[in-house]
Amino acid sequence: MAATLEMENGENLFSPEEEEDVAMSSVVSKGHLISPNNEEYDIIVDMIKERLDEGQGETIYEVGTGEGDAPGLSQEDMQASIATLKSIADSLGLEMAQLRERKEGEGLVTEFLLRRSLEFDDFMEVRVAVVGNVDAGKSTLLGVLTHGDLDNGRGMARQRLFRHKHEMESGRTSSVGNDILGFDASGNVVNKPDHGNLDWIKICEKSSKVITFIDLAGHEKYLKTTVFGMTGHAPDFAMLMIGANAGVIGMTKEHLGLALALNVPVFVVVTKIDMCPPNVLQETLKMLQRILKSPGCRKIPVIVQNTDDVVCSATNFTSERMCPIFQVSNVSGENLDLLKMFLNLLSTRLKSETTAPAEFQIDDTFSVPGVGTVVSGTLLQGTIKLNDTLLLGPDALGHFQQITVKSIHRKRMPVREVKGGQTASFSLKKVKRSSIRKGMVMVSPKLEPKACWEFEGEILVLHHPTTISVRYQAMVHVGSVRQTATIMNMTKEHLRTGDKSIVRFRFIKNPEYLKTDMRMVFREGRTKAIGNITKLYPHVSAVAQNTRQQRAAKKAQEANHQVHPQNEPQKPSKKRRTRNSSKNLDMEESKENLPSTSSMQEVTVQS
Ligand SMILES: Nc1nc2c(ncn2[C@@H]2O[C@H](COP(=O)(O)OP(=O)(O)OP(=O)(O)O)[C@@H](O)[C@H]2O)c(=O)[nH]1
Ligand SMILES: [Mg+2]
Repeated sequence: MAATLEMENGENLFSPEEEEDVAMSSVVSKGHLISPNNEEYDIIVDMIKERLDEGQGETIYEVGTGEGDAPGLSQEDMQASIATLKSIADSLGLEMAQLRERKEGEGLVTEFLLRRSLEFDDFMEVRVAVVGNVDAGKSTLLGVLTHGDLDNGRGMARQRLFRHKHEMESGRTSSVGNDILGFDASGNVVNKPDHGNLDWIKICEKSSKVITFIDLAGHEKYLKTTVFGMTGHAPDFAMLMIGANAGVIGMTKEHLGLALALNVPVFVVVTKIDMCPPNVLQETLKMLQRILKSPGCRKIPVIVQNTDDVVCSATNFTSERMCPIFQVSNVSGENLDLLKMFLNLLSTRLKSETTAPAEFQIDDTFSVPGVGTVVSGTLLQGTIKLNDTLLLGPDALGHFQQITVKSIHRKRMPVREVKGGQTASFSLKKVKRSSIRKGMVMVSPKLEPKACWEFEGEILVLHHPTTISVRYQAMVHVGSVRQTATIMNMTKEHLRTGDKSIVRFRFIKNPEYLKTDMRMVFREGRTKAIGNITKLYPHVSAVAQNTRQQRAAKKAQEANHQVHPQNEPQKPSKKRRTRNSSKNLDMEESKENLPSTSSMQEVTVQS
């Protein structure tokens, strides 16, 4: 049976970061909005402004509750309060949309979404990675949500999302796809397909919030790409999809475990409820809830049935262990409005650190005719403006090259700058596409970036059939870096399932730009180990290392620990190369389309 993702072992590795609970209840009295004096009015305005800053331009305001008061206002007082709130919203340039009204005590409580109307080229960006087993309906749901037409149950809606001919033919997603869903300041969907095509620029111009879906592959043979989508595309949330008939099968648990390991909050969408007998659906939901509550997940599943549940789960989603579960049909459209409402209320988790030195991680490269080389990725921090000079690298020698930003696109829209937390593409002059790898970065020269051949990570082994020892090789995923690495040494002699250790890794092909505290996944086939980067061994240039003293130290080090010099790429021994070549080393390039050779059992969570 499945190995458990034991919480007892990895408490600090796994427990979701305690985030500050953004209290949605009012800090003022419930009657303040009815006919506030100047002082009370100012207090409320200041409080709303503060919450807007915290919520990156939006907040949910509850009318009818207050500190120390019994909740509920009479109809008349509610009307007066709403009028005051509307005038505040107008004065602050906010749109105000009612989310729900409920009876409490003697009276009414109403919740409103207050959202800043933004400049036409500015919008909040929320990234949602879409995971789940083959045929769960991932691409179909995205097609339906973004294009507004329902599916026919035979693969019609997903057609628009495929990027490759073989995907069209097989119906299987194999790459990292992207689609966007825009919401205006009032929370209405702005996507309006024109002859089946979406104009991203128009969507962004009209949107206050844009959800970017990262459509990932369900099939195990594309797992490497799916893991890359989860680590390299910096998703705010993961949407785990499950076919109601099929239930929790195949890669479902693997994908759930991956999201948990990376601390990405998960919500679940059960699809195909139109074609599923009620008893089977109940069985699927029961199984799902059991898994979510298990010690490996420690989530609180909430079945979302109405708008009340949506507001509750959306507002408590990131701060609590809550895991909302939606049940939808892409064919009949049932409950899709609840899912859309939920998506509209999600906020980005990546706080935009706009004043820090820029740091952009590259997740894809393109050659665009007439434009040249284009790189796309996520700006993790800082601001990048047109004509900024940045350092691109590291190359195979660990060097960074100076480049100038000649054009910037956000969601296919030309812009003058991008800020931390946003995805963007840049066209680069006089840089060959072949010289850029996924996993490279473009950073501010202020960071004085250094590449590392070696780094140390505190890892926990989720599952391994035997033991992991020194010299073991597997694929490391950190941010958009993915490369095979060798274990050089570790604090234990052997590692088994459930073991924790400090491990020193060495990349086999290229030095990489890393930072401490980044989450890492170490896997061969299915997930093996996860953890945090704790220490970096920056690459030292060959010249600087060539003193007699350093050569002697290097020799001694090699003799004692068999650790390879840091300024040269290490090749595995010939014997090892032959033994492992088909299995480990070249997974990066050549194994993309082949099924994993390892016959690993289910990892991650216990059913
Ligand atoms: N009846 C019904 N069929 C659905 C529904 N959602 C998806 N389908 C069908 O299920 C099949 C698989 O859907 P996909 O969207 O390709 O599944 P996927 O999860 O993207 O699969 P991979 O990309 O291979 O991982 C298609 O034929 C869809 O038409 C639904 O809600 N009801
Ligand atoms: Mg798909």
